[in-house]
Amino acid sequence: MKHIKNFINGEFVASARTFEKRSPLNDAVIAQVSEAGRGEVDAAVQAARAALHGPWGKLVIADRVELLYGVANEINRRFDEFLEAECADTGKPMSLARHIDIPRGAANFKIFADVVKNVPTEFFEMATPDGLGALNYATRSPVGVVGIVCPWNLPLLLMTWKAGPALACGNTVVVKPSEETPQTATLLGEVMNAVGIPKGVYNVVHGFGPGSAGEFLTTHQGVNAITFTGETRTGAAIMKAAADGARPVSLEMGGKNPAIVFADCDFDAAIEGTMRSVFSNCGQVCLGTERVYVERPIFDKFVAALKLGAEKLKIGTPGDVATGIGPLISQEHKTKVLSYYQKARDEGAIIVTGGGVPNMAGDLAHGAWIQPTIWTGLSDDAAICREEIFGPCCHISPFDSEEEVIRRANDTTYGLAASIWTTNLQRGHRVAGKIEAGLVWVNSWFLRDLRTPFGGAKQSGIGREGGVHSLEFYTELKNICIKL
Ligand code: NAD
Ligand code: 6OD
Repeated sequence: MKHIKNFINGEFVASARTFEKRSPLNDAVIAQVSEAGRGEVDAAVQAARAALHGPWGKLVIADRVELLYGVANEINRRFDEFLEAECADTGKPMSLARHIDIPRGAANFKIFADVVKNVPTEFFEMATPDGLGALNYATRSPVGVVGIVCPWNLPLLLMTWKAGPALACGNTVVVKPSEETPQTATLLGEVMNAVGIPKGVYNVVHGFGPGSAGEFLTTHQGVNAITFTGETRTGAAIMKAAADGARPVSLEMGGKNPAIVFADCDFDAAIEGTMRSVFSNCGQVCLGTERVYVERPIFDKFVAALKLGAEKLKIGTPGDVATGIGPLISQEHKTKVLSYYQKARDEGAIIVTGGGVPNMAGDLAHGAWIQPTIWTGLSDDAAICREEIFGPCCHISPFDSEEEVIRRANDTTYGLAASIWTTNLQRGHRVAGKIEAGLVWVNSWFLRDLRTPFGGAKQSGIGREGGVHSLEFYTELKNICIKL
């Protein structure tokens, strides 16, 4: 049985209390995890603060960049260990984590090191009445100790998406991984030590939200800024905690993302992209599609093709190369997703495919397995069309005009992402411009250039990260004015 500890000031630290980490595959306990109390969280924050004034704070950018390249390289060198740990915690297919989670976990360090190295600040020359003038230039300094609170769906990817830029900017961090996925953040502690990141720069505290490490970290006044990914209501609670001390937040939260499929789309590409956006990671991707609008002339053909694709997905374990879809993260989440499957039935949805739990053999019968599910036939005010489910499911409905579909796509409190499928690029630009979301893909999904702004509109987020936008959050800009 593994024992997963906190990582504080370069040491693995056990706590008096532990909690169980269970496998999504069969509900077996796979690890005991140390739950950080106030004391451990305080020690982590103190270590992070001290590290700001130690060797880390004295590094020139070029040396910091080299160290972060080292982190990326070491993750890649230990790729299989990260892969195994991530798949053990989440149950996701190795084929997926091998192409997305682990490579992006490494890339997040390298790319933000490059951003910090290459992005200039501004300079303004100004005239003054005495004719001598003045020069203004801006500098960036770290904001200090950054608290990073993470979800369980893409654990390493989403944690390093924050830790990478935070460290590249010269901050120190205290990470609170999800209680469901403690392993890869902890393994990263070994990487930090191996490549010579100074003690206290990267810290990990384990536990839950309220009354546990999440709350202790976000209410700690030694934390200068908080970056969070997770549910909208958790983000709101964290924003309240951050108000005490007037600390900045960056919040990446929930979504109820639409896909809009026009009759002139490249049909096969639209099906392939929608298969990924609905079912990848068992539907547990914040950018995933849960509402599909298909132009009426191709509606029946589209529903039939997506049904065929869903039914071909092999439900299986991470190491099986044939696996197309793994389990949900936990029994608790399965109960939540199944409650929406029930709501769909209660509201009279047509169940095109799925709608229940698959039969799994042996001990897998105890796992968080669920059938990929497609519904049609409900109106836009049904619960499954309005509330984030975060499972492998979507509702498909027909539309008749561009104006209608834009209005329906925007009729949500969320605004994270959307996909538009059309071969008419004029229409692609026009509709993309009118969608109320932070990210819109035309003829693709989850195609990411890390220099671009990433974040949600409406209740899907506050702030943007990515490229220079990450620098805006993780640095304090200072204007220096020199009178000549
Ligand atoms: P969650 O909000 O339940 O938990 C996220 C983290 O917050 C966990 O580490 C949890 O322990 C912690 N937490 C919970 N309550 C807290 C509190 N009061 N104070 C401090 N910390 C607290 O989210 P989840 O279930 O782990 O993840 C799924 C959700 O995340 C979905 O809603 C999904 O859309 C969203 N998500 C959004 C993005 C994005 O980029 N916008 C990315 C991934 C996931
Ligand atoms: O690609 C990213 O940088 C990112 N933050 C993805 C988020 C996925 C949500 O589940």
